Order: sequence, then C-alpha cells, then structure tokens
Amino acid sequence: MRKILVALLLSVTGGAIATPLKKPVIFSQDGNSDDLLALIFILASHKIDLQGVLVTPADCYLEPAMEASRQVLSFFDHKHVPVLGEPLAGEHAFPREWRAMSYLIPALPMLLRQTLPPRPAIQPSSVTWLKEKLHTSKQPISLVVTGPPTHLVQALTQEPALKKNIKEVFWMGGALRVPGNVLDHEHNGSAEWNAYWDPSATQALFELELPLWLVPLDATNSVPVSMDFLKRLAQQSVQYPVSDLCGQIWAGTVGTIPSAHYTYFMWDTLTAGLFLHPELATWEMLSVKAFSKQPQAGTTVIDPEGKAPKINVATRINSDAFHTYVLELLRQAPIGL
Ligand code: AGV
Ligand code: CA
Repeated sequence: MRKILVALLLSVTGGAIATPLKKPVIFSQDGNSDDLLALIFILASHKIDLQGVLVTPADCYLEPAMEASRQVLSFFDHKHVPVLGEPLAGEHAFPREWRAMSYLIPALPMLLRQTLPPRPAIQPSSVTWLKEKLHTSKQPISLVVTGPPTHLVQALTQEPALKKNIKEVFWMGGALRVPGNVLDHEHNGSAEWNAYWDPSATQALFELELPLWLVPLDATNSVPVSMDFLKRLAQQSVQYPVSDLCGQIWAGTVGTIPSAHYTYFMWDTLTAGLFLHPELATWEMLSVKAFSKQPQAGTTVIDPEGKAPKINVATRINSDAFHTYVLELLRQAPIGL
C-alpha cells in the first residue's frame, strides 16, 4: 500500500520533490529557555520542513539567543537553516533577570560541543527575509511565533498581499479569561508578556484577519514545569540524547523564586506541541481584540460585541496527554550525534 502511495506521489510531483509531505514552517522566537525547547520540538518532528528561525531580542539578549539557535540546529544536523535577528526594542522591556537566562543555553556542554560554520558576513533583516520567503514559497507557509509578533506584523503591514501565502499562525500570547503575567508600574496586570512587549503589534495582529491559532495563558496555566514531569524525562534521558538536552534546559528554569508570578510554565513548548498535534487542546472560535494603551497595553479580550475577527483559541488542554506526547516526541527525534 505504502509503495503504491509513494509511486503515486512521485508520478504527481514528477519525482521532483523528495519529501513532499513535510510542512514548511518559519519559527519566530525570543530566546528564552522555553523558546529553544520549542525549537527542539519542531526539529524533533518528522512532519516539518523548517525554513528559518527569527530571533526577537525580547525575553533574551540577541547574541546568546542567536548562538543557541544555531547550536540547536547543528545538533539536529540542520546547519543550513538560516537564523536571523537584529537589535530591536519593544515598548516595554522584559525584566533583565529573565533575559539573562538566554546565556545559560549556549553554555550547556551538549551545545557548546557543536562546531558551527562562520556566521554569514551580511544578512538581510528579519523582516526583509520573511517577506522574501513568503513571496517565493511555492506553497503557503506556517508560522510558529513564541515571542512578540513584531516581525510578522511589520512584514504584513508593509506587504499585505503576502497574507495569502500564510497557511496558519500559531502564537503563544495573550490572556483571555485569566489574569495576565505582567507586573509593571502603570499597568493593571491583565496582559501577557509577549503581547505587552510591543502592544501596537499585538493590536495589529488581531486586526490582520490571519488564520490565527492562539495559545494564551488560559491554556498554558495547566502546564507548569513540574518535577514529576522532569523525573519521567530524566528516566528516558540515558537512552535518548534529545531528552537529556531538554532536561538540562528545563532544569535551568526551576531555580526561580517559587511564587505564582515566577513559576516557569511550558508556554512555548505547549504552543509548538499544539502546532504539531492540535488535538491535544480544546479550541474555541472567539472574536478577540487587543488594547495598545496603558493601563491595559497588550491586554487581550473577547470582544463582547463580536466585531473583532474570529480566531481559534486553545482554552483547555489535557496536561497528562500533553506530557505523554512530549516524552514520545523526544524519544523518536532524529539526531546525528
Ligand atoms: O509570557 C510567556 C512568555 C513565553 O513566550 N515568556 C516566557 C515564554 O518564553 C515571558 C515570561 C513570563 N514569565 C516568565 C517569562 C518568567 N518567569 N521567566 C521568563 N520569561
Ligand atoms: Ca518566548
């Protein structure tokens, strides 16, 4: 049966495309531990053809985040995938202690051992590269965004026609029926950080009428990084190097002050997991909009009048099923050590 399918596929494609079933994906992230773990999830999947990684220096510093991304790509034998990023300041900066976590990842021995090719001397800006990629792609591209949506919004504001080349956008951001995670003066606490960093971009994102799949705090609150899960992961790490690497990155997230505000969640990892396997969540079609001015800058709400564009929102997830899926995903990851 499989042989017949492959033969059929080759005849349809003229044999020109070696892996026609892989989904082309651009990953836009902001360099915190969770973001790099999400990159690992995407590379661990056999279904994905990763086209490029964009780094926003929001919840990280640019240099270590670019370096860690390149190391992870090298770990998965994907050195050819470009990593783009440049200095960029959001309206509200992330706390420096959180941003400094981005220095931990490229210092991990498993990543430090990677030999990297020299960085390209000249690179286009993230937005220029993104526009070009969307423009020239033969099929619509999926985007997974685990940081502020600034690059995506800029690209589409400059060239709105590129929207038709986007298959779907999975974004970790926002908080709808639950409190936010921003503690900042002038702010009322209702926003989530990715939405707060560049509130104008967040507001614009919801107005663009994209095929948007939102993973807000409503869903991610169910998946704090737990010692129970890390123990299960550690058990399989002896045999599986990708699990070992993830365990080391997650270990770096549990040393924060144990209060609700500082708990580290699987925000971006859940988003990457739902992108790969959407059935793990309950999705609701909701009309959502965002505010750009204090005291509710970056606040996302369900539009009571239903006038804002409707999007898919992950409102509930089965955390047991998610944990089991992650362990399985990391066991079958293809790597050449
Ligand atoms: O608001 C969640 C986003 C996710 O994309 N980030 C972390 C994830 O990468 C910001 C954030 C909220 N609380 C944090 C964060 C914390 N305690 N430490 C680091 N980053
Ligand atoms: Ca992030």
